[in-house]
Amino acid sequence: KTLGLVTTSLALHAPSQIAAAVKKYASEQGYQVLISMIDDGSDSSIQYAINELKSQRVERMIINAPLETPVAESLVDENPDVECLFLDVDPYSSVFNVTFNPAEGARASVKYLYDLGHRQFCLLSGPEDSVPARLRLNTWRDTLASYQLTPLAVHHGQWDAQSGYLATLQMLRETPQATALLIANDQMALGALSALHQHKRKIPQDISLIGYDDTYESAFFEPALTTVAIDFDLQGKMAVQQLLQSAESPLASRASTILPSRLVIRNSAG
Ligand code: IPT
Repeated sequence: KTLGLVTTSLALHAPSQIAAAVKKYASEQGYQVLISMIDDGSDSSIQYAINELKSQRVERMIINAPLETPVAESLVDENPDVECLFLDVDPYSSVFNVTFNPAEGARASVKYLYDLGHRQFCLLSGPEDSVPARLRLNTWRDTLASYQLTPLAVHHGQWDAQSGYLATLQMLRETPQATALLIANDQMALGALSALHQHKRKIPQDISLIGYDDTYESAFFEPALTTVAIDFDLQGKMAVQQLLQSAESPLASRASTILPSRLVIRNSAG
């Protein structure tokens, strides 16, 4: 009994924790997991990964790659012989998915900083073509707008620590008056902390930081990171459960699941 997992680079902390959770809960149900990692985000590389799993007779797969709704829909249409459950699509898309509420945690992080008195915000989003990066960025902007604020600057990183480091150096040069920095994931926040430490900025006295993901390591950053938690273990568990359930009762609807996102307060924002 086998489940497939098509995933973005496992060098990223979030996808690797999701893969670990999928593996754990699949084993508990007596399933093994075959992983196919995509090299780039292109539609053809995702189809290639799906084919790789099909050639090993996998019939049910979890797809953790950021996909625009039309792309996910056409993957479903073009692969009628397999059941696909998506983890990184717009929660309101029509495809079978287990995803996180993209708004509640991001909104709470802006409100938290606003209530502390911050008005000078910089935003460090993810890649410009990434669905979750765009959803988080939109929520930050909309929430700031509801306070009649616009960000001083919007930067885009590539989810990794180095891009967070470089974007923060640029922010320090171009908008040194910023007192609050919202970052779309914790790996980029790690790079941002490094840049701020190097420039002797005190956190949170000089500048406050809020990340996103709450990966295992985030509580051990210096200072411990205030961040938006999304529960990857729960996502892996629900994904396995939903996928196996849909196999047992194919006539039942493939209802999608939206999991919560919430602010976890530690020491990097004040
Ligand atoms: C999302 C992570 O939050 C982000 O850090 C990055 O790893 C991204 O995935 C890669 O696409 S989690 C996703 C299930 C929304």
